[in-house]
Amino acid sequence: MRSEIVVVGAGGHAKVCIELLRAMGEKVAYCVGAGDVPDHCLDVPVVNGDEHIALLRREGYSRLFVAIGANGLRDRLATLALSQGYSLVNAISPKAVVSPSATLGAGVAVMAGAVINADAVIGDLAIINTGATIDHDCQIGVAAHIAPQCAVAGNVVIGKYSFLGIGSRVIPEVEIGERVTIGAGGVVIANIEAGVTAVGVPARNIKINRT
Ligand code: JB2
Repeated sequence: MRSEIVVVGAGGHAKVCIELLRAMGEKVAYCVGAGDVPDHCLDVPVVNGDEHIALLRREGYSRLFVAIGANGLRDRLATLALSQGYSLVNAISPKAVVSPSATLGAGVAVMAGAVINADAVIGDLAIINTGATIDHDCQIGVAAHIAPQCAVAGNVVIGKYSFLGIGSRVIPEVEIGERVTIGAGGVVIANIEAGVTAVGVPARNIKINRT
């Protein structure tokens, strides 16, 4: 069995996650991209097409990280990898602060400068991006993405696949549903139902996606 990690994705997010994994002392063997991919992502060789996830498993790789920013696609590819017997590793910057009482799922990315406070629960495949803060008792859903410099106050619930744009703020006790998008710099001061895109200060709904 090989201990090196397979990274799915070969774009900007993969670069950041490869460096996080290396900062943890891990080695990345390959990136698996799709479409018009470069030969290398940083200095990691890139193979093209999801069939390589199965091929690399047969070669003895068993640890994998999905480094793709698109929330639904990240979840789909992680499900594919799990079905083939991979385990999902986490990519946690040594320069992040993660409370010992916080709970992190699998396949989670936590970038430098992020802070996750007491009793927060971070779902599988979530991204807590550079300098984002997640205060006590928050629940961050599966494959949600909290972009750089977001501030999420205590006891906030954020649903599966939701995306908080760069620099967003959320006041305490608010519930944000699944597949919500908050535009950059938005300030959320009330609950937001599933599928909504909200922008501004305070954040107001501009679109509801029912699918
Ligand atoms: O179906 C797929 C597939 N679709 C796209 N299978 C596999 N294996 N890979 C897929 N990809 C890969 O996702 C592409 O080959 C490409 O390598 C990558 C997308 O790269 P891009 O640079 O466009 O986005 P990203 O996901 O790396 O980064 C986004 O999300 C981050 C969180 C960007 O918005 C970044 O700015 C952001 N920081």
